[in-house]
Amino acid sequence: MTSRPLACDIFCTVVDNFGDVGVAWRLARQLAADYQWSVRLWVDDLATFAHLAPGFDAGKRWQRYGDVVIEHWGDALSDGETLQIADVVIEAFGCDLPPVYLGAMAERSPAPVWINLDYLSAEDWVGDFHLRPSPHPRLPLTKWFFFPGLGPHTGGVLIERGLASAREAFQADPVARRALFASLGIGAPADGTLVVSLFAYENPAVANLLGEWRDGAAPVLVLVPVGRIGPEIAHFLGVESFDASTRATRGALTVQALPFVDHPRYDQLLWSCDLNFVRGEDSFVRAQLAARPFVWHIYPQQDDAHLPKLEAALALYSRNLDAPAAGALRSFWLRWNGMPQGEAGRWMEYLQHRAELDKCARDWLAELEAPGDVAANLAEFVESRLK
Ligand code: TRH
Repeated sequence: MTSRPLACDIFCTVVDNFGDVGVAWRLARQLAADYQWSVRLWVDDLATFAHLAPGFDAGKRWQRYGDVVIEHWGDALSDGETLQIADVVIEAFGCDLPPVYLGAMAERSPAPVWINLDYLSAEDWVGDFHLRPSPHPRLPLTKWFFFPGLGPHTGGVLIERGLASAREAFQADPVARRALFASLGIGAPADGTLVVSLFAYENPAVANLLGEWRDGAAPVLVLVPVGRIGPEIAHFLGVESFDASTRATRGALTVQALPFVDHPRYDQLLWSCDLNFVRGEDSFVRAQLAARPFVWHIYPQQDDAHLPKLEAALALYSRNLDAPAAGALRSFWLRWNGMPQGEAGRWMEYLQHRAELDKCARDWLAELEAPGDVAANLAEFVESRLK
């Protein structure tokens, strides 16, 4: 191996929302910070990326942001300009590499280690496919499929060094929590308030849930990052629109809109809440790392292809719960994901198992960490290929 830092190019296309670029950005930062790799992140939609990176200038083709170089993946990569090919090339989520870059990879000696970073799944097959090679049909290159996952023999999830101690320190420090809320323009919630963060896609189930909280005995504060679920919340509240300044109280329920914050502050928000509603992939993982109970709104796919993924995650996550608590959790998640549950899966049922579900969230961390984390597993694999 060379003594210079490894150079790594990560390519990412923004399909929709923030998940793909969120994962790519998190991985880029971790490889730079924890492994001192020299990382360049190529993104085709810098305006979306800018939501995750305060102060980032989406108009610039190239810029250094923190430890990472961010480059616009645009025309320049199709007109044959001279390209620096990195030691490690990661395509995020099957985005096809630019042909000119791929051609230059084939001419590089030694060939770069070429990885496809796939979507995370808790399904059993992931362990069988993780780190399988796929030789290119024409070029002397091999692509390796790297699968993040929740179970053994997978690539694990992204966990930055020092994350657990930062979270533990934050969760033990009420002043830090108050400071976060103050920075978000929220006063400290009164003692006994259930504090919930709610990040979700459009979801018809939200009105019922908000109604249960409104009519309940205990105060509930729901913090909602502005976004796709906003119109349904506005409709429930009977207000015209839901923007970052919305705050409304109905019965025992207070709903407060939040601005979109950067990754570190979003983590702190998850660490601060008693229950987190998350979606997609990256926030789903961060909620698990918060050691707090959570509800997953899975990214809906055609032909309900997402349902086996949801069931697989539920089965793994709840396997140490007793049957009534596991059943309440499953019904609650399924109802939230649009599957009729009759009278099951309501808040009152979930609440009865709250202590077990809180414990489950804490205990789950050890299982989540068991396969090792994505960046460590990736760095180890790359080293083994470069020897
Ligand atoms: O945004 P998502 O729904 O992303 C996706 C995409 O839809 C993608 O195409 C799909 O493949 C994938 O899900 C499964 O949800 P996700 O993955 O949680 O990404 C949100 C990102 O936004 C994540 O990195 C956390 C971040 N975030 C913040 O940084 N600040 C915030 O305030 C919030 C609410 C989120």
